[in-house]
Amino acid sequence: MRMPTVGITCYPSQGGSGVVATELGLHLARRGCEVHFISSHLPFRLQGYDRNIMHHKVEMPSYPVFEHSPYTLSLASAMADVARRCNLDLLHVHYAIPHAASAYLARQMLLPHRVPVITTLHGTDITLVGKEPSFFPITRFVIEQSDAVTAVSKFLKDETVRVFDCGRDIEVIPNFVDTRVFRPRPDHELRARFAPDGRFLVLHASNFRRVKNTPAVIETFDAVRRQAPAALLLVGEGPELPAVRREVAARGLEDRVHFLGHFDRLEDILPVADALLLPSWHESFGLVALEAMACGVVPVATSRGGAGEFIVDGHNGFLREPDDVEGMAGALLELARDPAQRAHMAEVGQRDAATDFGAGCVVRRYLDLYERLLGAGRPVDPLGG
Ligand code: GMT
Repeated sequence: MRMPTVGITCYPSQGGSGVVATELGLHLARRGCEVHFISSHLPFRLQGYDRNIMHHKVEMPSYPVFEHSPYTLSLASAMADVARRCNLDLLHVHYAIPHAASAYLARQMLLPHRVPVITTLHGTDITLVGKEPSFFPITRFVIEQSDAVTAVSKFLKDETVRVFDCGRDIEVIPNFVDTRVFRPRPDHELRARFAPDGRFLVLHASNFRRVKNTPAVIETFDAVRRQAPAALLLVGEGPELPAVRREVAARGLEDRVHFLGHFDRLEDILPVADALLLPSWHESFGLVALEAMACGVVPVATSRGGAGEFIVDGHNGFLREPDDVEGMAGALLELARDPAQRAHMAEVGQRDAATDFGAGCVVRRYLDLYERLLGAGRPVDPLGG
């Protein structure tokens, strides 16, 4: 019984879709699949050598005639080339634009040999970028043309059907967390560095884009620290970071807000926090909130989008409207003032994350999908689960 040889394409930089694609590849490789990452750079969570994982860098030659190097075409060529040389059974692309278009081209180039294309929709590829008039028709086309389409939440599936008026099957396969990696790790020394007097520790981690609603992070934290001793950890980098720095200075919060920048191993810092704040204008899923739950960190997250598919308000976290600064501050203060309640919610969250969104069962669902696409007669996981 042969496990499938899978080509995975994603954005290799920081961002949830790259994280999910990389973690999926790592788990598939652990289960015996040969996994070929085809991307512009090595995905950031892919470290160390794994005999079942290979990376193929997409070469993008510059030429004076090109105003912009045509990444989509270079990627399509690389996909077709890797598929031929390495006998890929399927191409699994993460984030529709332009990866699903490149995969469509590669599939056509490979005919008459048929290599199925799976497109996993992550969020802004549908909710923001895909709606742009210049991308809308091609996004719709490649969604229709993919052999299978998955969405990381029911919210995103419904949005895709609504926005693109699309009648095809879209399977919801939620994001997942590796609970062996994301787990509570008491580190009193590290905690004491940021919260020397036992202050309440709030963490925000993102790519600091507008959709993350970072002004609300600072405003909410400011409201909290006026009523309880608190500190804020900011993890990540992005275009909104300079504005965040200015706002922190303007409010005189420099001694309470720690800018940690971007680093690959979020699991090293996440567990040190008491609560995660994610007030995005929307999140199709909000992976970092799930990772926080797995670490025993209580999320206070946006109610717009798919976070409500794993956060149950008042049970394992809090859901608030992104412009409800008072409501988010209230939720954080409730946690700051009642450590017993916080500990209980953290415990429930940890259990919910592991039970329903653990890597084991979610990766199994991708394997089931591969199996269906490659032919019912060919089971693809000898470990069976
Ligand atoms: O738009 C982003 O924030 C980046 C994007 C990405 O490339 O990872 O994130 C989306 O995909 C993640 C993984 O599936 C989801 O957890 C995020 O909720 C989603 N972002 C948005 O919907 C804003």
